[in-house]
Amino acid sequence: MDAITQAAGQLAERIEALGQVTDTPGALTRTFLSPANLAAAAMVSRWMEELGMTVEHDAGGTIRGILAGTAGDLPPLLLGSHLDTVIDAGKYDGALGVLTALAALQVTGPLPFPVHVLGFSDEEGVRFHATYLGSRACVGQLGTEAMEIRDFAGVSLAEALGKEGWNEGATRFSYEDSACLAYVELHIEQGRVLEELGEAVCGVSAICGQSRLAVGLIGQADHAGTTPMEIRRDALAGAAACILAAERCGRSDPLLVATVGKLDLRPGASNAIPGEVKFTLDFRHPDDACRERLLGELLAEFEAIAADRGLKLAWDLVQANPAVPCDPGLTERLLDAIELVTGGRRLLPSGAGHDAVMMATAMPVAMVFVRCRDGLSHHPDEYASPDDMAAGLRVLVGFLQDISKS
Ligand code: HGY
Ligand code: MN
Ligand code: MN
Repeated sequence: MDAITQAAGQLAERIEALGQVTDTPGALTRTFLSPANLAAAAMVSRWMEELGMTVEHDAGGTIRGILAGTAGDLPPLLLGSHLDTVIDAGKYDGALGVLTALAALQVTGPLPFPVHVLGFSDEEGVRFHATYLGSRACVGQLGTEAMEIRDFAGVSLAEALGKEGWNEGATRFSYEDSACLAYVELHIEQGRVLEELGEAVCGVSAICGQSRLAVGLIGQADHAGTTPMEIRRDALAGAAACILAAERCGRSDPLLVATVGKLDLRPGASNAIPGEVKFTLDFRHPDDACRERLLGELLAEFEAIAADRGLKLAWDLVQANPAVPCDPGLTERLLDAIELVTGGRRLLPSGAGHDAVMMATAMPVAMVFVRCRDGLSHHPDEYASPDDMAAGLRVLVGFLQDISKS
């Protein structure tokens, strides 16, 4: 059995093993700094050590394995992805990128340049709704305002990190001022284009920009049985009007997506009119100016809905990230490797966000997508076939061997 086939078999086994590490038995959930998040980091650390890597833990929960280079002091190449998941997740989103990087190094062995494989602690932003916390920490982007972000239980990021030892003396990965070759991330496509095209792997042209907001509506809680409809200030009915406005806005531009993924209300009794609602808004478009213009229009509509219903509206822009182009030169080298494996040179934009967005603030980035069944992701039925995972591995191995020559 050749080295790649063997490594591909082990990769499939490790995806299954890591997919069992969860905070919620019966479903896959690993959120920022949760016990399962830390256990997943420990499991991957052991696999990194088996490869002869030096393993380090960042105080923000991210791990990295370093495989020393063979040719003196060349700048490192970074590979990896995230180890956290959404709620009731699939087992490939994030994990496939980290584990394929390890599998590729198992095949290539040490390269002329050092390779850092990163397993980021939080890319999804489930706990704080602010995304990329792991990679942001690694490029010095967790400023004081980020530290004040609070999760739905009211715990600040500073408190959560402090509990994990995030302090002046702690190990902190900091790539913002270090000259790295690049950051290259392999990830499932999380879309259905590759499946429709019948292709297993492709390159990525750019990653969509996104805005993440926390929206609040305050009305008046009251008795469901004795309060006439015309005098109510029902915060949930107002939120429903806003959510349908967001859907209409999303449908107004073929490249726009608008999603309300989380909603909480108070008091939450079946016989009490909701007096307070909080919901999230995830708003994305490949063109930053369009995204900002359309978001402004939607927020103006929220204001009008609130005014019409006698509700108080408040919203907070939790995070906004611009669209990020992938490095053309690196992407060409990846396409060369893809062509050798699949015969194609397909490039797709990414509607999903990735840690490459934050790493791009410090170095050139490039991405590889692997086909996933029905394009399904952020769902327990997310699936990439062993053959497609092996194709992604062959591309990464070919790419590493190619750039090792120059
Ligand atoms: O939300 C996203 O785009 C990514 O899966 N975190
Ligand atoms: Mn992901
Ligand atoms: Mn995801």
